[in-house]
Amino acid sequence: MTLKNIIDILINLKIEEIENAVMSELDNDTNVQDIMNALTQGMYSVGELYEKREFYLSELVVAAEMIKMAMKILEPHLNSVVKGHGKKIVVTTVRGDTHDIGKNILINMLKSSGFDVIDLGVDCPAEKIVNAIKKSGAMVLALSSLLTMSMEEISVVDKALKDEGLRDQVKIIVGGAPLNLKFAKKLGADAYAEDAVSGVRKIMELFD
Ligand code: B12
Repeated sequence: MTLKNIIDILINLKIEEIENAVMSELDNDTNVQDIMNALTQGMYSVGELYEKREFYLSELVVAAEMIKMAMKILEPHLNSVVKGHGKKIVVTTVRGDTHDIGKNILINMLKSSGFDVIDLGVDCPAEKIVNAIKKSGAMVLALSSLLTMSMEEISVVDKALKDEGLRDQVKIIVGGAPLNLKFAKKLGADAYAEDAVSGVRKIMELFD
């Protein structure tokens, strides 16, 4: 079984094969990060097929389910990659948006880099984010937004943190297909990353 198989299984929506494929990669001592990269690659291809109208929403849902099944198997293997340093980070998809594949990939990479991740899920209102920052004392907030329609929610979160006097103690990093650095800054974020790998690197810089 090679990582290309994982990508093929995903693109061909062979849902009954994905768990065994991931497990056999783990049995072969394949790096967990490499398996996640293959899943990301596969999902990007699925996204392209959707944009070319070769896939429909129902197929996206199947692919998303396959990623979840794979992540569930990988999850227990993540924390062993780097010893936890306990730096806390709140991660969520903004209100109005239920896309979570990219967010979950980022979370898994953060966990495997030793971060203590507080995952608020999807479609998360600003108030819930403010409460989580207050309660956890997290110094970094990572927001995912895949919809043009939900991007403005980043500035709502920025304002909510300012209103509570918390904005100076927390850095905001954002990511998701419709964003770029210029737009992210305009919406009040401190940083932007185009993928999870550079996201983890930038988050480390934000903590420094
Ligand atoms: C899969 C998918 C779905 C799945 C989501 C399943 C799930 N559990 O997430 C389903 C089918 C449910 C779905 C629903 C919808 N979707 Co959709 N979806 C996609 C699709 C094809 C792929 C997204 C994805 O998972 N990519 C793979 C992951 C790995 O990539 P990623 O999310 O970009 O994340 C990476 C980076 O962006 C980054 N990243 C992401 N977040 C963050 C956060 C931080 C802090 C950092 C540092 C980095 C980071 O790191 C990730 C890994 O490297 C995209 C098209 C595309 N090409 O992106 C459309 C897309 C995002 N969807 C779209 C739309 C319109 C919808 C719907 C409105 C469709 C509908 N008519 O109902 C609904 C919206 C529901 C809602 N309210 O949220 C549009 C958005 C257009 C826009 N600009 O607003 C897109 C672009 C498709 C299109 N071209 O029309 N969708």
